Amino acid sequence: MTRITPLLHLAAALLSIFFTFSAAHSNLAYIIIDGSLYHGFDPRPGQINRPDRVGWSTANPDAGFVGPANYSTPEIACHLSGTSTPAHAPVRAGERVHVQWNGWPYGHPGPVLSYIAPCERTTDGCGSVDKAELRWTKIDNSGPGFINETGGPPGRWSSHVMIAQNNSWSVHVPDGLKPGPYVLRHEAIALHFAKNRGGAQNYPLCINLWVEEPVSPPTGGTVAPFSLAGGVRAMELYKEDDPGILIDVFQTLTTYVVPGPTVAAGAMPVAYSMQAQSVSSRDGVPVRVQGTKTVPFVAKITAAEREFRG
Ligand SMILES: *[C@@H]1O[C@H](CO)[C@@H](O)[C@H](O)[C@H]1NC(C)=O
Ligand SMILES: *[C@@H]1O[C@H](CO)[C@@H](O)[C@H](O)[C@H]1NC(C)=O
Ligand SMILES: *[C@@H]1O[C@H](CO)[C@@H](O)[C@H](O)[C@H]1NC(C)=O
Ligand SMILES: [Cu+2]
Repeated sequence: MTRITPLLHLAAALLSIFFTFSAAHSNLAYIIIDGSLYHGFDPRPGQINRPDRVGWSTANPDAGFVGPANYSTPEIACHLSGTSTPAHAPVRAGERVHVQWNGWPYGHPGPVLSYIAPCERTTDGCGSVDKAELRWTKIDNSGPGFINETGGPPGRWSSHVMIAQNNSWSVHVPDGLKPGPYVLRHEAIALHFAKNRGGAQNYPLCINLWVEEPVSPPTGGTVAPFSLAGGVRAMELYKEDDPGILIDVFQTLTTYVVPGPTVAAGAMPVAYSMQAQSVSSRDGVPVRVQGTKTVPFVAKITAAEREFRG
């Protein structure tokens, strides 16, 4: 017994390190649109991922990050080995997509960003897009409201706003966005090691959307078309020495330059004060895209999945 005890202590210490690190990571649990829940992809071993998930799959067993070493590679688009899915979540221009993360650690402060890219040259919507060719337009910068708040450094970041809403974030799908298939790229950047070159941690989540016309046109006129003209490829989003990427967040900051392009005109991100949790009332029915039409995605759910979901 006495000989085992130190080993048990060691095991406990190792386990606690393991859990500290695994808690330090996250992925996409699901999204909610107007009360309907659509499944994400969980990269951790042993997780059952439903075939009708709208989140891209990744080869990322620790649900970890993409670093600046990959800013010039397509890996930064939709996470490591990001692979699209045939399933798209239907949404109307002007609606909100509520993105539910699988947790977020308080000690990973940073901005939360969202981008959209149209899938134009495919017949299955975003199902077979080339992620390196997608052109991303920024629609949410998470706002610079954190500077000069009490409690810092590191102060109150978008990631803390996200944690306060059960690790979730609401994204406004731009009014005037042309109907069609899009990839939503939602991303948190953790800056706790960002003082060191290459130390920032990007967590991009890619989600396929099928954007439809609003139910009714707004009262009193038409909505201006939302322009995607400034879209850039993923490899052009960030540089390892951007001021918002290579930064010591544990010193008092008077300014912070959110990395990446500027938010497109007319995007209307959801303000901090309007961020809120969302609860689903039903499972959503994703769609497959066939040219300009869609068909409901009827997933075969195995007994194991049913068991797993309770
Ligand atoms: C960069 O991408 C490669 C290929 O997926 C991966 O093995 C590596 O861990 C990534 N490194 C970082 C820092 O993102
Ligand atoms: C909070 O998020 C988790 C997923 O991380 C989810 O399982 C849970 O249902 C959420 N709670 C509420 C009240 O939405
Ligand atoms: C924060 O405080 C500094 C110094 O007082 C000031 O220059 C800066 O404009 C403030 N930033 C914001 C966002 O209020
Ligand atoms: Cu982490």
